[in-house]
Order: sequence, then structure tokens, then C-alpha cells
Amino acid sequence: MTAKLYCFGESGNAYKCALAMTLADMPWQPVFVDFFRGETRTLEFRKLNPMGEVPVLVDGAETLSQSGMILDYIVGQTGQLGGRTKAEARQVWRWVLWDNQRLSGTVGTCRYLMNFAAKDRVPEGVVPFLQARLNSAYTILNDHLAARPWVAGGDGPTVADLACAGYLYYPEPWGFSRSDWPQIDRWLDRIAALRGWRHPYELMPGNALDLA
Ligand SMILES: N[C@@H](CCC(=O)N[C@@H](CS)C(=O)NCC(=O)O)C(=O)O
Repeated sequence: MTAKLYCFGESGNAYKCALAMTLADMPWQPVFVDFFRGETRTLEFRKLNPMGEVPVLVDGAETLSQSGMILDYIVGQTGQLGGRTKAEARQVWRWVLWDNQRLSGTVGTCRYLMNFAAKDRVPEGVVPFLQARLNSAYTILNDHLAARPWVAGGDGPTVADLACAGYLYYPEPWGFSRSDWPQIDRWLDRIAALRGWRHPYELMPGNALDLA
């Protein structure tokens, strides 16, 4: 059976799931959600996900949202990318939760405000505030990766890597420069060297820049 991922190319949260299924050879296909024209706010979409967010994975009778939950489901379905020991699996969850709250949640908002929101809708001071919080998150991740090649600490990639890296391949500016964070830079190259790796705009349809 082929799972359907409701997604759009600019969504780093959707990218984590798309990449996990691709790397784990789980059959999936994208269903484009026109986020930038308000589709996640429609009644139709809220029937699919009352939380009003992408990504949503539909696999047979299973409908799931929240990228962390979807990543856990992919691990369960494929037996891959979940860590090789129980201790490693706990580290996977620990870092997925950290990412969602501290890294991706902040990058997503900052990048949206700087690249996709109408300029008169960006409150003064918010972007610098988010960027300062992000600098501390990059420091935590960069220091963590200095001692280990993969986020969860084992000898191979897990969905914790995909969660933390989900936004960091995008080209739009939000104040992040890979050259400032050498451990993150090398780790992003390690992930990109995995068999089957693809850039978000190659894996999922839609590019907000086309709307301009
Ligand atoms: N914690 C959620 C965050 C999902 C999220 O923020 N999705 C964005 C797109 S990347 C969205 O659909 N937002 C809808 C909105 O803000 O109206 C996850 O990890 O899946």
C-alpha cells in the first residue's frame, strides 16, 4: 500500500516525514496542500486534521499528524531509523521533542516571517527575538554533534537527525549560515550523503516563490 503524505515543499515538518519514508524505502506519494492560499484553514482540511497543520500521513486506516508521531510510525512500519537499542530509541524521542519545541518550531516561524508573510504582518522585534533563541539552539546542536556523528548517539542515522535537520537545507534566508556552525555543517553533509537523500524541493510539490 502507498501512504499519502499531505504536504507542501516549503514545510520542513513535512520534509522530515517525506525524507524518512524515502530513506526507509516505505512507499509514499505526496498530496499537495496549498498552504499559501489558505488550504489548512478550510473546513475540508480541518476534517482531515482538526489541528489545522501539515504534515498529515494517511496510510490505510491510519491518519496521523504531528511530524514526531509520523516519524515514530514510520520507524514502527519499517524497522529503520529508530535507534538500535532501547537507550538509543529514548534519545531519539528526546531529541525529536527538543527539535519540535526549540528548533523547528522557531525556524519555521522565523523563516515564514522573513520570506513568506506580508511585510506589514511582521511585528517589530519578533524576528530578532526568534533569531537570538535560534542561535542558542544551534549552539546546543553544534556542541552535541562535536562528540558524535548522529544526534541520538548511535552509529547510524535516526529520525532524530531528520527532525533536527528538517529545516536546515532550505535556501531562503532566516539568519542561519552553515559556515558558522561547522559540526552542523558536516552533519548536514553526512545526512545528504545517505543513499536516497533528496532536497525538500525535489521530494514535495509547491514553491511559494512561484506565487510572487
Ligand atoms: N508540531 C507540528 C508543527 C506543524 C506545523 O507547524 N505545520 C505548519 C506547516 S510547516 C502548518 O501547517 N501550519 C498551519 C498554520 O499555521 O495555519 C509538527 O511537527 O508536525
